[in-house]
Amino acid sequence: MGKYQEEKRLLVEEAMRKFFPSDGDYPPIIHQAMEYSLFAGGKRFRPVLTLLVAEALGVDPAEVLPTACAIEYIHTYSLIHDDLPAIDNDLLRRGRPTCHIAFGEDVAILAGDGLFAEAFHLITTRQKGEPASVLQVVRELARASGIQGMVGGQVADIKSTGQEVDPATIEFIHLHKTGDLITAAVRCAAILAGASGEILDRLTEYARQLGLAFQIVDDILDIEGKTVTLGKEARSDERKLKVTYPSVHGLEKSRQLAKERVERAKMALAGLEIKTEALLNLADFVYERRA
Ligand code: GRG
Repeated sequence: MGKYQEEKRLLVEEAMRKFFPSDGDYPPIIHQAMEYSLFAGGKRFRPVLTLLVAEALGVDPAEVLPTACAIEYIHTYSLIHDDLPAIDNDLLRRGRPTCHIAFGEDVAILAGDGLFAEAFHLITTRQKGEPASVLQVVRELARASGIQGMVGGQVADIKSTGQEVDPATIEFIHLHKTGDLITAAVRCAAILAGASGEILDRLTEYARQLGLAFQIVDDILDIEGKTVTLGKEARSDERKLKVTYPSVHGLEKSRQLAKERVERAKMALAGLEIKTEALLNLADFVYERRA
């Protein structure tokens, strides 16, 4: 992670500690399970992106922290549910036993549900801004998480497992399963900063390309990465017969497609009169990351 990202990651960690409901609350096990998964590490890529977009638009990143943290809650919920025996049946996440291994499947399902609900509670109680903008943020996140977004992409993923799929199907899966929450992370910051028109459209295109590149690189790392670095089991896509960019296009072409998407993300920002440096660096990070 570069200097801009590390600085923002620390802001996110601190804010999540501040916002997260106390583990002294009853019943303790659900608070412990949510906290276990939320504070297990993780790059905080999505909330960092939210903070960087706010800053690029001249807004103090601290202003968008409730929304940024809520997005990390939604992301963590999706990881907990994705790891469940009924879906991916994974044992390791963020370098620790998955939530259902540590707390049982019943509590893990509810920890995911709890984080999803808590995300909207956090935004609607703490996010300052024009009421219409905050409402639009809630709408963006509901859409990005639901059947037109992450859940839709996830179902297409599950139902494609073990099948031969065409390039359009794998692109659909990646754009929705992973890309939509990343796009929402950018759009929510832009909406709270009052962006509209061309700036909002170009940031949306930046995010769309970035989200797709992020998942292609995730597929490549599953093959090339090591369990200890990834914090999750390497080479698990092949074992689970998952459809991935390398399974559809091969490894070399997938690298090239990820690079192309990163370049398109950067091009989407060309000539915009906002501070783009950190966003361009982040795009390079997506291609170069090793975890
Ligand atoms: C309602 C059952 C149910 C499911 C909700 C589970 C789900 C929908 C969607 C899953 C989406 C998913 C897990 C996509 C994978 C995205 C991805 C690349 C995850 C890894 O993200 P990183 O690398 O992880 O940012 P860290 O740990 O760094 O946060």
